[in-house]
Amino acid sequence: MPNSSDIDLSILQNITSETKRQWLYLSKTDSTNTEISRRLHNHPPEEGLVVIADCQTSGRGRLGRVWHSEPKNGIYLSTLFRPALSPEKLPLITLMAGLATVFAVNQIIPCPVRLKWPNDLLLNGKKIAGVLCENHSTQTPAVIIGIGINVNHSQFPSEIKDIATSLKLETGLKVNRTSLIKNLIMQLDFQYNELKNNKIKILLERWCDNTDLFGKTITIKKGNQKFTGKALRLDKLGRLIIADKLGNELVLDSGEVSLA
Ligand code: BT5
Repeated sequence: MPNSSDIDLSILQNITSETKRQWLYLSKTDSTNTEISRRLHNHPPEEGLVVIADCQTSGRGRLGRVWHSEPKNGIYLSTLFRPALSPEKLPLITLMAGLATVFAVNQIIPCPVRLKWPNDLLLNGKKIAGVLCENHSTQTPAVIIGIGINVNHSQFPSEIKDIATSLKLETGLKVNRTSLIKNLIMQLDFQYNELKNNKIKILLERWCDNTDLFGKTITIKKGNQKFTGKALRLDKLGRLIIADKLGNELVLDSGEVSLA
């Protein structure tokens, strides 16, 4: 491990947990999600593989979007889960991972990070982290959870500088990435266990307690379609329910939310 990184694998390997984990630290990769998907094709890894990179050259968001991955200042982490969940419940994994990330970050900084459905974390209204879940199931289920967190960035490229922020920019504190990754892994363990134990209702209640979305008028872009309405609640599969101006309820399973 290069000395210049504050990611200390020896601390992470000592996290006590029921999950048997394999750790892979890379100083550079294209994308930690892609790194795991390659392994799924070659030597399928067990649940619990965690890949962390100090730098991503092709960090990805949803729908092929770019995830700006500044070397050494962010957390770029992917992990493999093999959940025994029916396909319609798989979107709950994104919500579970976002919730785990909120709790992990909020243990470290003084001002609360909030969730934006389905996969964003916001701090003071700007994006601080994102979750990318990719389902690679063939015979055995395999979901790659990728989490990107802006930690010690001092600036962002012009195309995202108005919408993105970092923990350091918002709090003035330099955060140790090993401590934050440790929190994140422990939270992922805990929330994933809740999901496996079918505590979906509690998980969704916790998610709803950590968002500012409900009661607001929002617009959701989904492909070429746009829906505007008041955000009401999540249903039991984690889909967002909004009411349009006539009071009709619409159920959305994905999309890009913005305040109307
Ligand atoms: C996401 O996508 O928010 C999911 C991001 C997941 C990144 C992690 S890093 C580890 C793992 N390996 C990967 O390759 N990916 C995962 P989405 O909701 O589609 O948001 C993407 C949009 O967020 C972009 O189009 C930009 O507008 C904005 N964006 C890009 N980089 C950002 C950053 N660092 N911080 C805040 N916003 C960003």
